[in-house]
Amino acid sequence: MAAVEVERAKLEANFRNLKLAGHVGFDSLPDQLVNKSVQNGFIFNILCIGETGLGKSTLMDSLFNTSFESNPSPHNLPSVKLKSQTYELQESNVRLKLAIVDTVGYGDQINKEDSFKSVVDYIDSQFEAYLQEELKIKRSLSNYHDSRIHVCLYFICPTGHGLKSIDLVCMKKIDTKVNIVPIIAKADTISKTELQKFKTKIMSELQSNGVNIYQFPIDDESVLDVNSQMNAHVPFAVVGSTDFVRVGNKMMRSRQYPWGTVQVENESHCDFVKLREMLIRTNMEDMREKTHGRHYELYRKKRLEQMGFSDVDSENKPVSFQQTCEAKRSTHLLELQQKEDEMRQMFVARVKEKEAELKEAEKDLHNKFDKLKKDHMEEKKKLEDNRKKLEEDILEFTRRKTQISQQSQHHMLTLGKSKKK
Ligand SMILES: Nc1nc2c(ncn2[C@@H]2O[C@H](COP(=O)(O)OP(=O)(O)OP(=O)(O)O)[C@@H](O)[C@H]2O)c(=O)[nH]1
Ligand SMILES: [Mg+2]
Repeated sequence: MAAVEVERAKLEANFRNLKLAGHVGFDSLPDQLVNKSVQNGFIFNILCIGETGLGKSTLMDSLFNTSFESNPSPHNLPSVKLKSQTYELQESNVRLKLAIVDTVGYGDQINKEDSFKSVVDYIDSQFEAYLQEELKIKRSLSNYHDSRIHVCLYFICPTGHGLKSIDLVCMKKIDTKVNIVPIIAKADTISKTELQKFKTKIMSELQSNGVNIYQFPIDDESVLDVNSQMNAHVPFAVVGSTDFVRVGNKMMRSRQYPWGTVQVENESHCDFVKLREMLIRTNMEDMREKTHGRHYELYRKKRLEQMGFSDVDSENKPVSFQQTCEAKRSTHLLELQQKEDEMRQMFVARVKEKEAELKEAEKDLHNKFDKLKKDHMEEKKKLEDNRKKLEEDILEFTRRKTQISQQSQHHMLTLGKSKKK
């Protein structure tokens, strides 16, 4: 902050102060700005985090004095879902596009460890959508429907005991992403003395766990007093109602009990009016500004760094966007070249491997062929030998047969001669 002021003083030292001789007209600049803003209308996005049935919808109806017509959520959802609904409201000539984002099923799961994840993802994806629009060549930010969350109303259960771990974990996870305004829901269920102790306990638990909640700004003198007073009342203990009871000649939002009536807008009954004043009448613009200038800026910075962009190089010298792009392009090309080389080498190695495999297979085939040939020759030779032997046997047989038949003829002749004698 001090460095910024030094810079501004340096700049101002270079300016010459001149007096105008008459009315020029640029004193209408604030009016021009107001007219333009009124013409464009405003966007405000509220995220309500709180357990099922904690009075989120009733409070929204009470805050904007209307009926948003919501349905009660079931208690048996397997995970937390975020549901966004957008409304167009008008007060005098000011149009407000209001989005109410609800955590459906929050706190209903047996394992609540991951309850914050859907919330974080939702907030981040709205930032991401805005960043993507901003990074487009042809941007249309002027008519872009900004869905970034401007405030998170965190509904605390009126237990009187302090925060639950789900509250601390969730608030810690989102405290750099969104303006958190913690509120004690259904504050009519807790007694006056208990409430004060409960508030102190909540604040000390938030502090000891390092949870940064939204502080109503005290840098603008016009709101310094009211905001610093209100900062001391946080967390606001609120009551909501959709019922009206006649008080005097006015119908007031109230909750009726056998022992009495709680008036939502009665400051001695609850902090509802304080919340409405701070949230809507005094600090709505500051929350919109902080969302863009602080939370979104942080998200943008992280994302651009993830993408490899930086304002300075490794030697802390400033680098332009173009230089970063060129450097990224050349490293990308280098990486591509390396990948291509690696692939080529891999391909050559694979081809060599396959060639060796094929050669081995060819050699095997040759060996097999030679063996088969040899076996075949041996078999052929054996057969030839057998054939020769057989032929010899046949010859021998014929020879013996002839010999025997000759011998028997001779014997017959000899027998005939001796008979004639
Ligand atoms: N005692 C008390 N009851 C309230 C208060 N606000 C709402 N309720 C009651 O709580 C019940 C649930 O209120 P909803 O406004 O529907 O709560 P919710 O958080 O929107 O509920 P889901 O959207 O279903 O998670 C209703 O019966 C309301 O009348 C309150 O300030 N005090
Ligand atoms: Mg609801």
